[in-house]
Amino acid sequence: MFEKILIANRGEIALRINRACKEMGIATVAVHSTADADAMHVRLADESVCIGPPAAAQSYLNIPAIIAACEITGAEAIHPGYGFLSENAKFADIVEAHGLTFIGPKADHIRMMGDKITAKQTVKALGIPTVPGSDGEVSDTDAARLAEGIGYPVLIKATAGGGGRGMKVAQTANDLSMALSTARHEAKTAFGNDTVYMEKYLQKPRHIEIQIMADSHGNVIHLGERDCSLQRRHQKVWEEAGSPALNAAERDEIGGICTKALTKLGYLGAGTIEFLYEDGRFYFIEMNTRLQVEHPVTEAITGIDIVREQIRVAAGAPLSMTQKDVVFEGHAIECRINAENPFTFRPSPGLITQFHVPGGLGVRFDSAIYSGYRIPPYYDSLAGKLVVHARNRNECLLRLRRALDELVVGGIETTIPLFQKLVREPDILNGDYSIHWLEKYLAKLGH
Ligand code: MV4
Repeated sequence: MFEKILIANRGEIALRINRACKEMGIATVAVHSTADADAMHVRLADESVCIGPPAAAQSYLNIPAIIAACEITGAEAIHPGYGFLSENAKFADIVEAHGLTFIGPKADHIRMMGDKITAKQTVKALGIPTVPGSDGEVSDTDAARLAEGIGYPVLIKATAGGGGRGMKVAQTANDLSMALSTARHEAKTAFGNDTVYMEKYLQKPRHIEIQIMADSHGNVIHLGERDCSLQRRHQKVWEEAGSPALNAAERDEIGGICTKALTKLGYLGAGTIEFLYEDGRFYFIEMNTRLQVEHPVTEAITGIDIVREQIRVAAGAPLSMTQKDVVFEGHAIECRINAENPFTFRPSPGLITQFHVPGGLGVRFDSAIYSGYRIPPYYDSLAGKLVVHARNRNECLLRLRRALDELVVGGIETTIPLFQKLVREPDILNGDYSIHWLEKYLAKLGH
């Protein structure tokens, strides 16, 4: 096992990774920007190295500085967390070229899933259901004929995209050329690549994703699903496990399809296969080759420490459990407590003047903030994740209400008041929502 790991991240996820390392007897190195000198992730690690100025491009994305920090401290492996360098295949290659271990999948698999056309063709060949559409790239000349074959409405997506950028719907043949040129232009501007593909547009799906873990001995398991349909502008707001829409047979079936596919692929580490789910069917959209923000809801219902398993398999150890050992117990919900206006989502960095964390059975709060801490304006606005677990969904919702009532984050605006309202909405209580529910709800409130 590793003796020392460098954590190439900040905020709550750096604390989360530090905790797994400490429980495994592994020493930790934090890296930080000058803006994060007094951040909690720096205080809790055994050692720390300043890697640059506040802008992420010069610090948390500064590959030479991070490699140098490993060399100075003698860290043998790097955990990238999520965001920043976590899905950067070139970074994974550089880490390995320096004789260090990247705690994540193989660089080739990161690269493959980063290109959405390649990802879709790959997983389709491995037996994962995909959205009907073009088989690969779409040219302007065959777009209209393709769309007639698929049936309107169709969706144009950028192969370099993901997270909703460079995506345009064509409701009818009249919209097609405009959707194509707008999608291409957005993709070229955002990613420097105007390659697009076409899919049938699903009108009212849910977003359901499957958590996978794989080791280097050919063992692949799934840890069930998370329902992440409640999003705003492609930012997840509330995630739950299991999905209110799935039964155990559906979970076993899609989980089995995913584990079989990733076994054939020779995948390593944690991965998430994202689906749209409509009328009882799953349609692959993307695969994420990283630890995800919402992993704690899966940990709650399985009792499995996903970060510990990531570290074990990166070191060449087998997974601690087989599929038979994975038992789903109860229900879990995560609320993302962001430093933002709860209804406009305008960022609200600044000084935390009051802070009280809820407790009790089934309550977890992952956060790096503290009373007297000043949230810097340079990074994302996630201030904490409230994760509640109970024996069933109804009890989980009641416990969530109770925990939200205990939680105090003063001095800045947060999304807490939004969640106070959501836990009282009939559609939410009934689990009756699609990927469009939250945006429609906010529009009705006048935001
Ligand atoms: C879709 C879709 C409908 N039909 N694909 C958005 C982000 C990217 N990961 C895929 N996305 C979508 N792909 C087809 N064929 C609707 C979305 C989508 C969406 C998906 C998941 C969660 C929230 C969403 C919000 C708007 C659109």
